[in-house]
Amino acid sequence: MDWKDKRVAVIGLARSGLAAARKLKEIGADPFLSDIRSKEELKDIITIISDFEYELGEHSGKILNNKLIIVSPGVPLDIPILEKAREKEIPIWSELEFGFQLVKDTSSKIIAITGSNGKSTTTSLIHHILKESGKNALLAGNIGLPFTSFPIEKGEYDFIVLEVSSFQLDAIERFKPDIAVLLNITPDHLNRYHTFDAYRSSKLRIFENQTENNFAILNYDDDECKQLNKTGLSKKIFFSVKEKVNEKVWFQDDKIWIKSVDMTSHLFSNDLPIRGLHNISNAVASSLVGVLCGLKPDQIIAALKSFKGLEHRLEWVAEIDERIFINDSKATNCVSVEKALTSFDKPINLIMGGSDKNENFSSLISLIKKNVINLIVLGETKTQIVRMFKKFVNTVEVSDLQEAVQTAYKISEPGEYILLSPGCASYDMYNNFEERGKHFKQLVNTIKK
Ligand code: UMA
Ligand code: ADP
Repeated sequence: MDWKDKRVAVIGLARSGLAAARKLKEIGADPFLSDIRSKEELKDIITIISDFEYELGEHSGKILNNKLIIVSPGVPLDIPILEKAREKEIPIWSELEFGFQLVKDTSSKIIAITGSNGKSTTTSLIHHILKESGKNALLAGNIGLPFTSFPIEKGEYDFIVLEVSSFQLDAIERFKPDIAVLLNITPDHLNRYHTFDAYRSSKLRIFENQTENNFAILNYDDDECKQLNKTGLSKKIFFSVKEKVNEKVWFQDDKIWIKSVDMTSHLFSNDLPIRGLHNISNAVASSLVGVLCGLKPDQIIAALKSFKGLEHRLEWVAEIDERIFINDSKATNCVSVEKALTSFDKPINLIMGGSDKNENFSSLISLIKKNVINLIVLGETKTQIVRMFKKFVNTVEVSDLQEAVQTAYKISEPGEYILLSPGCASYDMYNNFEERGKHFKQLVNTIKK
């Protein structure tokens, strides 16, 4: 595509939009920026955008004077200005599609990872495996590092490992990963999609442009993924932690087995530093990608052993008076809470609640009955959660995280876990899950002192 002087509107001026705007300028295009937030709300970025033509506090008809629109993932695709753009047949791309268009003619291979849960862990692990094996690999995407904020058009990366969200996939056109990984599809973001079918269709778009030369890596243990052996044109490889479904990587006798043409090696699950069967599943998927990238089993195993895991995902915080505090602030849906509740062998004091994503919490009833001793509830979803679980477990309502941590500490017994695994987004009280997790750790450290 010829970008010289091309008029491109960028909607949404947070991480993705600002990265796209800068990149457009770098490659000689003529960007116009628009954000619905007011000048006052966006005062921190005014100097950054002062070199650009922009409008704040509205999405006006000026957007329609452009040849292309790049939208940020958080911008709903049904807002009036985008409806009008569709009527005028102006292409609407996500920042992901824009990045792809810059990379597609280079020799960099794209590995894209999506799923309802486990994306960030798996994306980081694949990146770690490639880096530890000496490859020039980039980590980017929904993980918080906008794709277009890197010099991707120069072709200097061997591999670009991208965390991809459904919001980004909603506005792709030709996005075609060399390797696409789908970890699972379980209910999430139902406030944006309204139906599970719409959400699933969005996730499956990761495969839609793949050809016979590309790979689709699919989780055989996930009911939705299991059925996808006919989706798209790419070569499908399933993975599982329950049975051997491919000849390259499998989990058996408590070991991850990795086989290449001339070598088979294994790793005991206890030597994998990240906890829980779901993380073994993430490691199996990542190892499979490693094999497809031509790495040797021993290289992959060495990297699995040295992977530290990510902050806010089942993160050990402290042991105080024989109680272990765990930060799982990134658990923003029920399935991730389920995984947390099966990852510990002692009673759990669970801190749950936050902003509403239209989830029904009933799938957690049996695990809460079995593994949770006290349920401490806060946030916008408080009433709903209390109503759902109070028959089954001692339930305490609190008004904020500070009270939640103090209450959990007071009512827990030595030998138990205190787990923040909210099952909800954080936006009712925090800017994001990172802020919530950091606040939790700070509150725990206050008790420690
Ligand atoms: N805005 C408008 N018009 C609207 C709506 C919003 O102008 O109608 C503006 C807002 O005022 C704001 C901007 O759009 O200035 C926000 O855009 P954004 O929400 O897309 O924020 P970014 O910082 O660009 O972050 C996005 C992803 N955010 C979302 O998908 C909601 C980040 O994923 C991602 O890390 C980042 O791009 C870089 O790629 C976050 C996320 O929560 C972590 N993702 C969801 C998830 O993982 O569950 C999908
Ligand atoms: P994502 O980027 O998809 O949100 P993360 O790796 O950040 O995924 O993990 C989010 C939450 O989901 C954490 O609570 C984590 O413990 C849990 N989790 C991680 N991997 C999986 C998986 N494969 N299946 C279900 N839950 C998972």
